[in-house]
Amino acid sequence: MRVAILGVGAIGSVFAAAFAKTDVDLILYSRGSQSAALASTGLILTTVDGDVEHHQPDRWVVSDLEIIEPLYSCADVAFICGKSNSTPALAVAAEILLRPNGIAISVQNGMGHAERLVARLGKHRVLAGCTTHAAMRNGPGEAQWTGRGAVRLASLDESDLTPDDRRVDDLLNLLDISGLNPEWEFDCAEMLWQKLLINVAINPLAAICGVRNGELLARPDLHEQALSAMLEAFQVATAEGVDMSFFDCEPELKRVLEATATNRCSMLQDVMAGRLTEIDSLCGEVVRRGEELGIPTPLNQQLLTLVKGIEHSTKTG
Ligand code: KPL
Repeated sequence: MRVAILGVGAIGSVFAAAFAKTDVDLILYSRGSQSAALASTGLILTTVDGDVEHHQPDRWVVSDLEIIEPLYSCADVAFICGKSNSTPALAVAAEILLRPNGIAISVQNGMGHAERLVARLGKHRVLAGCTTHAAMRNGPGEAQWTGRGAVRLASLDESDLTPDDRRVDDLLNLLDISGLNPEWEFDCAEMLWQKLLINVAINPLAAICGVRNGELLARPDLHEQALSAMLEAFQVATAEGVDMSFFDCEPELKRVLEATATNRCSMLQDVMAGRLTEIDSLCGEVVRRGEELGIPTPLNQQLLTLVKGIEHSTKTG
């Protein structure tokens, strides 16, 4: 099997290192100093158990933004791991890299990524996904896996891409032997909303306050705000008709905060690096959907405004 990882940031590095230990061929699609490091010195990953793994650059082929022709139509699977705002560009790259029956899976934060992939590849070649593994990038070619979670996958509505299909079965097998803990879900909307709820609770507050995830558990004032943002989003999900009856916000939030306590969430990492954040696909999505349904979401609106303010001040100095 040949697997492409599109967007090799923190989570993409965890996937790359996990797959590097199997017998699959790997293509890493990345840019700038990260791409240069992966191609020249490889990847150093500190695992959740504190082991330091060095994956040599000859373990994969690195493609910079311009994909060379020998890589066209050669991948069986493409994992889209980049930031929310890179999905349109990564969907184009996936279309170039994948074989005609190759499958693309977004494990990004936020909503709407699978639909963007479908627009290019068709429903029969796309799975929805998300991940609760936590990771941080320490610099080009260096990352830390800070919290063990799962990779959750689901079929899109009315798609026949299920574990009965050999390609999906192989993929689940690969995630399993790589130690990435795959979980097959039967309700795509419920799965994506559950992850969105976790992200709107943790990411904006941790980014604004500059704290690691564990602080949102240790500090009652922050914990209360995190839970309130999550409950607001829960109302919107329920109003959309998503069955959230099996999702208990408070214990779920606690579980993820404990599992990722030492992590700086992705939004805090973005703010610290002066990058645009994923706030539009997180709180922005909750606010937009809430407005459509007449559900007020004042806390998500406030978090959206504050993170936008931080992005703006980083840009303007
Ligand atoms: O998804 C994450 C992120 O940082 O974006 C969590 C699970 C909250 C880990 O920090």
